[in-house]
Amino acid sequence: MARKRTQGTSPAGGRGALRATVRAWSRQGIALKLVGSFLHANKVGGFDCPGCAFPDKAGHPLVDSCEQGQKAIAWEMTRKAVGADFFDGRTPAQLQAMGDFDLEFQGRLTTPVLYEASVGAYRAIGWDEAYAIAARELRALPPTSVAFYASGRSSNEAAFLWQLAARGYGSPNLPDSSNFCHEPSHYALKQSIGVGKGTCTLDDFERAELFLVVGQNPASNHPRMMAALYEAKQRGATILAINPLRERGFTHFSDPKNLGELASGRGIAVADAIYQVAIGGDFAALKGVMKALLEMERAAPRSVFDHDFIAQHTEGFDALIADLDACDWEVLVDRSGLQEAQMREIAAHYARAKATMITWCMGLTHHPDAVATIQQVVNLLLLRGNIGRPGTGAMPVRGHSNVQGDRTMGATSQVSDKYLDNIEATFPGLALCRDAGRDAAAVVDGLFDGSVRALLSLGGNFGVAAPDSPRVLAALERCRFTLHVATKLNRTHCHPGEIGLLLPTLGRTDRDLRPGGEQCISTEDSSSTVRASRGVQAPISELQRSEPAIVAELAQAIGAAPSVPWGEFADDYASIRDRIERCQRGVNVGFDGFNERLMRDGRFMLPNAAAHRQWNTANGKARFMAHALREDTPVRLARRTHGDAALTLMTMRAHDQFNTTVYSSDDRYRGVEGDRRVVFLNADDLARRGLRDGDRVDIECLVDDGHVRRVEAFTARAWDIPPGCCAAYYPEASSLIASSVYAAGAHTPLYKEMPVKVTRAVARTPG
Ligand SMILES: Nc1nc2c(c(=O)[nH]1)N[C@H]1C(S)=C(S)[C@@H](COP(=O)(O)OP(=O)(O)OC[C@H]3O[C@@H](n4cnc5c(=O)[nH]c(N)nc54)[C@H](O)[C@@H]3O)O[C@H]1N2
Ligand SMILES: Nc1nc2c(c(=O)[nH]1)N[C@H]1C(S)=C(S)[C@@H](COP(=O)(O)OP(=O)(O)OC[C@H]3O[C@@H](n4cnc5c(=O)[nH]c(N)nc54)[C@H](O)[C@@H]3O)O[C@H]1N2
Ligand SMILES: [Mo]
Repeated sequence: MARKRTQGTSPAGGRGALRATVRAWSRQGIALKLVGSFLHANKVGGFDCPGCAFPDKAGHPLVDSCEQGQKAIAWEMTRKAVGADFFDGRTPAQLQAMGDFDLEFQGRLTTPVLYEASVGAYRAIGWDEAYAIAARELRALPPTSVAFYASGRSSNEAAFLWQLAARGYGSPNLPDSSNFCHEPSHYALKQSIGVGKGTCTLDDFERAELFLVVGQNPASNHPRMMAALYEAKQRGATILAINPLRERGFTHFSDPKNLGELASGRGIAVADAIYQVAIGGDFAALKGVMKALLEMERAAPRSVFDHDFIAQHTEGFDALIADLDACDWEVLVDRSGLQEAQMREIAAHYARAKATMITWCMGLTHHPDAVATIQQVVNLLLLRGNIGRPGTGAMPVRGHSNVQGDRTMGATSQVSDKYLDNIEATFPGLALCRDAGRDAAAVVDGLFDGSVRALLSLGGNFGVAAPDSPRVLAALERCRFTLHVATKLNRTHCHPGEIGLLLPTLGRTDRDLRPGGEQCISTEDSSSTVRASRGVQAPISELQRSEPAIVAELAQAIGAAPSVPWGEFADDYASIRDRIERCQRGVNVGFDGFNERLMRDGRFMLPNAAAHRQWNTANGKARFMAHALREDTPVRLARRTHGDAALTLMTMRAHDQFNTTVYSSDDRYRGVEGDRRVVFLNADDLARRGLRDGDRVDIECLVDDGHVRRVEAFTARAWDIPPGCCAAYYPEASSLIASSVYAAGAHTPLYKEMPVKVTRAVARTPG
């Protein structure tokens, strides 16, 4: 039961964050005096926080006072273990009956286990037997029916080996968690400015005058960014949030390091204003802001646009202006959910600021028009030359701690021919499959139609993270073979194929001793900084193996790419970095002297061409991309059929979770306690349905593709959210997300723009 109904006033961060941190560690049975020494050890050569991908400051203690980073670390460093006795004889049905929290809370996986449909239960096995079974299964399947999924938690070294193993085996199918996440950002930026990554560094945070924070909840998901915004605010920068929700971190934030604020228990409003767009309204809102700028520029020529920059560096300006002229304010107001005056106000702030950064996250990417919307972000920046100067730039704030690095390493279905050429040149005799591989969306389709017969995953929780999660989980059981390399048990593991392997791995925080000595791995954050990461805690079990070792041993067992020195790779990761350096030549610049620089400095930055105003596009210019508003999005189609009964649903994260890992049933920042099955609606929308705050409701997806998607008995909450919109938590509401509709161009699921109907719960007899 969701007890608390107020949005509350205690600040984000502050004392609550300190209390939560202490609780996180003690719940995992880790003595607090040890914690201090771990975090201290992180100053030099420690581990990269397995939390988010926001950059950290060189020389600062790792994760500073970041509550969320500490939760992620404590969750991994737990001394609780899942051993052979836990599994032996357990059926998938018994495991499925456990809650998501209970599955992960059992502790770290410590032994390889095998499921065979003919036996019907899991049992512990040895590593050699596990590899032999994997080899037998993979050799019997056509490689193109096998998919290799990577979540963004691993390391550059493991990700490089993962894609090498897949490609060496003959499968081009490398779906990755990025397909569910920042894929549209990558796609949009690549087209617009020639690099698919953000252009900002932490230095820019220290120099920007204006920040537009769009579709992002940094207090919960990137608290280190919150600290950077807080500091910017203290030095007089303006911070504007564009978000359907008035997220707590924007309205009240207290830096846990600020003792005065800590003592008073009060926070400051970090955002100068919050513009509550309708869900999916950003595209129109950004157009409105640009239209207002255009009008200002016409009223006072050369006062707003940076014409020199536009002339020298860009193309497509005239088409953009024509597009803005063709837009009608009434339509922009209707589609954005903002008033004209609000869009003009944002424009006025933007025209005044000498240096502007725009950051965004899933509030922009999980939408049908994600690519077009992100390209409006770039258009807006280009109009005033806000890329490639200090304090400016485009910053997609990445999700997982190494999701950007996984991509750089090619653990994804689309890589350049040059990269494949380099791999073939580095490992003689290797002939790689050049077919376009399946991304996550295509893997989901392949699971449904039976063309994907095996899923291997390096971390993650594919069956829960994917759209149409219940159907994906059921389809995984119909696979011939599933294999998961994981730190902890999760729901996807409870749905093995006919043959299923679960392999326990070391995590970022674990010391990694190999025959070549104690190993370090590397990661890449949202600012393209590559850093070394070394574990600090002795592994909880001698049976766990590192990700690079598991992938290398697996590849060797299946006979993938015999010219690859898998054994050498497993023993000493410096030899992997050596080959990464070779394979990256002419692909991603900046890896020269990889090992040497990593060992000497602990970190280095990959150069970002766009940040230096070099545009790696077809004609060497940054491109303004004009797009029309779309009429055929699933929500607009549903409104045509269902009228106002159709609401737009976003699925979002609570403060106490990391993606599918849910730490508790509370969301401290939204005043939710004890029950995550809630749906937040505008009070008028509730009233119109004859509902009141606290009522039980059922929610049904209105995508008309022949499948019924429903969740039942959620608690409705009256909330400050634009009319026509509603919000629920991921993954509780994930079964409402249709896999038949995607973001145009990027194939990202519409996790934040599903048409739904909310009705009073039908009373059912229990049982
Ligand atoms: N502690 C913690 N840290 C995390 C994660 C975690 O789960 N827990 N997950 C990691 C990962 S993989 C990712 S991708 C990131 C996710 O970080 P976020 O993107 O911040 O996470 P979500 O909760 O999905 O948040 C979406 C935000 O977008 C807003 N939003 C929804 N729809 C729209 C829209 O149409 N327009 C606008 N302008 N805003 C909208 C929501 O109100 C919400 O504030 O965080 C990473 N860091
Ligand atoms: N409805 C809805 N669905 C969504 C989203 C949403 O907003 N709404 N967000 C999407 C987004 S942005 C993302 S990125 C995806 C995330 O999708 P995934 O990346 O697939 O999911 P995670 O929850 O991050 O994976 C957690 C699991 O990873 C394993 N793990 C943790 N650390 C390690 C490690 O170091 N090594 C290995 N091998 N395994 C490890 C553990 O077993 C843990 O249970 O979900 C997507 N799904
Ligand atoms: Mo993500």
